[in-house]
Amino acid sequence: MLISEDLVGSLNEAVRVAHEDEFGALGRKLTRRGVDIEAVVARAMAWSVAVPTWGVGTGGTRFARFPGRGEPRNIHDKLADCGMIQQLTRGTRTVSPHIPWDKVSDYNALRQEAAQYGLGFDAVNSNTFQDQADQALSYRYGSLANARSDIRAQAVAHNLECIEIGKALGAPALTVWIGDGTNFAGQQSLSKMFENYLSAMEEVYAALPPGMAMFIEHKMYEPAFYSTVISDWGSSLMAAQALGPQAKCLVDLGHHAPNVNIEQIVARLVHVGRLAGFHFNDSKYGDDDLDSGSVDPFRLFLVFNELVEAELRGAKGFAPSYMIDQSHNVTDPIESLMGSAVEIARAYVQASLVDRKALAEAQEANDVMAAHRTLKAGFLTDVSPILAEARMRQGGAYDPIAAYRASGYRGRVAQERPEVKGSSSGIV
Ligand code: RM4
Ligand code: MN
Ligand code: MN
Repeated sequence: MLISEDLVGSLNEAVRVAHEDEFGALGRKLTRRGVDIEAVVARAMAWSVAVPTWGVGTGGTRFARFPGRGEPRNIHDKLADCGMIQQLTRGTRTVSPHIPWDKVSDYNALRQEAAQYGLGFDAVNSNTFQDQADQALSYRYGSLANARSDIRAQAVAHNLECIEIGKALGAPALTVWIGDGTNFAGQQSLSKMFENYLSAMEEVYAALPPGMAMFIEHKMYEPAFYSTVISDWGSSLMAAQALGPQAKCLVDLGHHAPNVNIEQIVARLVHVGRLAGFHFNDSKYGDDDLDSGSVDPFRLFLVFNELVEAELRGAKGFAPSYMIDQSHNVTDPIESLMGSAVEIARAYVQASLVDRKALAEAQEANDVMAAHRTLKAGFLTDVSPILAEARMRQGGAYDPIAAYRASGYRGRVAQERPEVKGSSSGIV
């Protein structure tokens, strides 16, 4: 345990009377709506979202990175930080590694190390959007879609290595996001690049073991600014359908033009049985990677409305993977990730409270206002007591960020982890 259970217990005890009062009041309110609060608590307890290993380090922008105190130096430190998040929130049971950032020599040992914190592994992310020190050929002009076959082959080999690592870690999927694209009209053939990508991805797909999925992540722009090879869910779906049933489409909230109806994209991908899952964050303009629910919690709720609806009706092939994908520039990343885990669980629970029967009836009757009010009732319910109850029943904290601050964890690890000086640019 990274924080003493006694400390968590005494902090929880200090708010017990107030919490029980609020939980009881919410329970009575839900009973009047025909909802059993215990069933909702059970759903909240079963919920989990993966934490990206890179999220526990301070991110940055294209301009600068301002390192924080006690930054994780390697995957071992990152696992400890993720363990801390899980210990207090009890809703982040897996971590998603990025290769080669998290490369080690013994993945079985890494798996055991993670298990000691109660953590398993989610999708392995490949990285062909940067050059590594020991790399023979550069990805400056692209990787899997590069015009040069030797560069494509190198990118394929990296993805094959990621599959092997995924097998050793027990990861359910390989996530492929590439930065390939162009900055100038005429720089490359738009068609040829997509064809190159598809043939390279075929080689990667062929190496997937039966139980492992391939998640194709689209993003509209950045680092390429004129055209991006897998820019949207249409290109992603075309690729997934060309590759085969193990290939699915991953939606990252920040990877669309402003105001795009992302919940409708979710509905479409659910319809074709190709929704891989979600990368949660929030954004105002682009791939801002802000904390989930910090800008537009209603949009997050609307996404969850589609996800919960698909879950409850048992949509075919619906088994999404959920991950947080954020960059923390001005906060302690552990606090941001804990806060985000809570906000994501909140949207899930709020969406679980929507009266689906009443909603279907209002839609059937074309009663627009009744339909909207029924949907909104879920969003307008303060489910904080349910979230707190679910955490505490599993040994987590009533207020994870307050407990983390009280523990002095950051100060403690700052003594072991030397300060990183200077500023460099961050990740994309
Ligand atoms: C990308 C994308 C990927 C993530 C990288 C670091 O924009 O969101 O999921 O692995 O950033
Ligand atoms: Mn992402
Ligand atoms: Mn992104």
